[in-house]
Amino acid sequence: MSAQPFDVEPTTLPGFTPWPEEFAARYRALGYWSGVGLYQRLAQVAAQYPERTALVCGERRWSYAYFDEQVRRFAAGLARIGIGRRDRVLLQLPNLAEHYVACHALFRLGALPVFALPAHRRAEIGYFVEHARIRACVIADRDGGFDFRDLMREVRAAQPCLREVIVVGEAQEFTAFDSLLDEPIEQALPDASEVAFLQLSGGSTGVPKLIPRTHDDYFYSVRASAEICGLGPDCVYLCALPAAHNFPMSSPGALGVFHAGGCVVLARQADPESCFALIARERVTWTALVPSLALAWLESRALARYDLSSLRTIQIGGAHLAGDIARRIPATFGCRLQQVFGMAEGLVNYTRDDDPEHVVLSTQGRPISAHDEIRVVDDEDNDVADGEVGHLLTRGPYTIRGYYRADAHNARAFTADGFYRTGDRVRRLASGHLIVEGRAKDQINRGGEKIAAEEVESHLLEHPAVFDAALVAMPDRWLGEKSCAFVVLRPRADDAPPMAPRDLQRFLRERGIAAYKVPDRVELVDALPYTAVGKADKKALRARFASPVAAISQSPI
Ligand code: OOB
Repeated sequence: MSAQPFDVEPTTLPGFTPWPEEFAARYRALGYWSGVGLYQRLAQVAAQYPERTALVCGERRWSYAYFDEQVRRFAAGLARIGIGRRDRVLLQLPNLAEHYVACHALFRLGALPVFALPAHRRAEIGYFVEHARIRACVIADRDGGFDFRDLMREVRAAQPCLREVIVVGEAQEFTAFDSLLDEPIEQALPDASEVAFLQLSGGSTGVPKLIPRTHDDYFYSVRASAEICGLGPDCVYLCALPAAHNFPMSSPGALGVFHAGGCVVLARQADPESCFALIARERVTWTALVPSLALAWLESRALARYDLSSLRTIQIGGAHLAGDIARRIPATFGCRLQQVFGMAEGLVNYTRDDDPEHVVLSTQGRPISAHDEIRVVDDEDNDVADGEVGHLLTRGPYTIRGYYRADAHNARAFTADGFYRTGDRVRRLASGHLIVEGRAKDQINRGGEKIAAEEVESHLLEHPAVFDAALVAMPDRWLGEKSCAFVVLRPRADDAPPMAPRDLQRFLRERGIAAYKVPDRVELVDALPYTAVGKADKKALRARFASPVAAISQSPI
């Protein structure tokens, strides 16, 4: 029997897999894990550069002193309504300054933001609320024609653990964000070894996975990224991707810019015209894009109308970057290209400013840290030689050792000695640079947005007329990949109405999944091909797109 009384707090968040002590001690001894928390760093920078501009959001222009004050006010308000250490709070905000206020206030309190994307709907949000026992959500009233308060009403009706809904804008029956901007109070900061937040995984299984990142590990990756990218107080960063995504948050992203004392300019929309106007107005020096967005910018007719000469670097990551697009970026924008290959689970690779041009154009960079351990292995986990394609495994000072509350999945997603199986297929060059050749995980990368095939298939199988379903990637000029569901219907009774592909798409939308997960195309087929081990043969299904004449009987929907 345990000698400890019941109410002793566990030393770490239940459901979090810590690094083994020998690794933690090593990362501390190296100075990687500095003991500085994510809010603490903002406070330091605010003390150093109180007058500098930290954030530009629409017509709002906040100094570091003002930003920090907003954070301390909101933290006081959250504490007043009972949010405290280790409580989970879901953030689902568009690119608004309040996103950074809310997450830093939670970092200050030791409460954990859970970063949802604006595209998520009832199915995803309901699952996160239930799985992470979320106590409060911070949302915008409306965005892009969608009312997030309606979504919260539905979620709250099903999830009694969700007690507070905090709304930026018109709160209606909920709590207004501004009403929580109390007088700042003294608050004890959490220990930097604690979990700071839960980030979402792209996933490849039936339900999304949550990624626990600690203050120590995340701040190390932010600091080291800012250094690799040479960020200083003069940098002006345009956040065009969703602010909650790991790439614009920490690679080096907004947190890297705040660490360096620079300025983050928030773009509400990522379209070329809005972003070009902001780049010209704010003299933006840095931005991060996914390849599909870079292509849209390159092809935009607005290009000639704006002065983009302040741009120093465009980072591209999140999905495969075709060689011709890579070449057009420096040529068109007159700035540097940096390739970024990262994952919310940890490992981030960058091409460096002093890499030869062909390396920048044709590789996805090399790891941040000398202590990022990289293995490239065959199907039996044997290491392959440099230059050969294999599965990428990694562990290191900022790569997680397990997903949050996912023991069964963790046993498959990590090796016994703690390497994360990324699901990516790569080649490593002798220089340490990695080239992403493809992936083994059952995922569609739709313009950088990750879709777990099994998640969508299980929704499809909930339809009474569906007998079998397989979701695969199909090539797309703009997004790189789109999704196609091959569906086998059950035999239909004579009097039943015929089922059309669009009925299934509507069915998925009504189940409340994010729009980007709804298959772009649905193909009704008599049977799916199967492999010898009894799984749907997705390779064979994907091959149907290889030749334009071979496969598609039906025009796109
Ligand atoms: C980033 O993070 P996630 O968690 O949305 O997605 C990670 C996955 C990787 O495992 C890989 O499959 C793919 O996205 N990916 C790339 C890539 N960068 C990411 N595939 C090919 N080329 C690349 N450059 O996407 C992310 C996180 C931090 C920084 C940058 C991207």
